[in-house]
Amino acid sequence: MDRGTLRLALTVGALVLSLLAGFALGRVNAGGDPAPGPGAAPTSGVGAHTHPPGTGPHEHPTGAAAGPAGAETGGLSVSAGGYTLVPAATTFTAGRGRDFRFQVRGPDRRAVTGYAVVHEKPMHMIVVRRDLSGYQHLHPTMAPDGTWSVPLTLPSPGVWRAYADFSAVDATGGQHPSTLGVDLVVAGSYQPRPLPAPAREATVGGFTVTYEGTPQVGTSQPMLFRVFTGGNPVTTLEPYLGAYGHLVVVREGDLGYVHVHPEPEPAGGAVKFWLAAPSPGSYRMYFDFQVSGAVRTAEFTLTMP
Ligand SMILES: [Cu+2]
Repeated sequence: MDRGTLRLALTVGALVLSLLAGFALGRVNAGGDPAPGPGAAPTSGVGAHTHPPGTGPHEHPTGAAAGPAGAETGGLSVSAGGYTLVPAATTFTAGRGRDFRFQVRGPDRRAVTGYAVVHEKPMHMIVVRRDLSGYQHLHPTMAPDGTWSVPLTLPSPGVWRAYADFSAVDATGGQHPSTLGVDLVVAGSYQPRPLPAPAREATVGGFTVTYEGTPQVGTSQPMLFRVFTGGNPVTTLEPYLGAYGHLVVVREGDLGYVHVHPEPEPAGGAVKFWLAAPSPGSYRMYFDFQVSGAVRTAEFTLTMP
């Protein structure tokens, strides 16, 4: 048999095998595919409804699935929606700062280099220990190859959660808001701190911060934050990252993450957010605000029955 004949025989053999494999796959699909038919559509339960054929997923004005801002948590996974957080190293020494480096890989598995600027920054990074202490809000910088870095000091032993909060821009200009999370580890004797009791008042750096409003599970409610010093309302709150405050809410137990922004202008001296609790449970709320050029964070525990 000469080389040409051999090649032809191999090609024909491969083709036959492909056809047989395709036939087998077709059989499997035909027999085992639980394709949703009219009988499979949900007919009961909160939010159950059918979509006309061909309309695909869509946003709902209300409801728990895709509804009000803050109704869903992020940051529970290193990979979601086709985007994956890839840290260079996740081990730190207590109290010793170094650069934390990472990339976000896109659906094509390459490092993402296109990001939308959201609240003045293309990347927001929140770091908190898993007992919800030690909150930090950082802004990494990106090298041209898509590698982000930020100086980071983890002051105490334990497991810390780092959240990358960003909106990737794809080749067609589409934006993909994402929050991905990864654990960082500091060896040593870990002394977990109990979650402080729920309170509507917190002090930080000589300021007293209060909030009014009670979030409901699945329904946005107004939350009004006020800042006082020496018993007087502070009237000189400054915009920080394009807003008069930022509110990060982290759930105890799994560290599910919610980040909300306020209405553009203070209402009667209060910074007003709309917040829906993702579920019953306890949360730590971190309210970032700026006075005289300095950013401070007031922290509150919130328990949802
Ligand atoms: Cu930020």
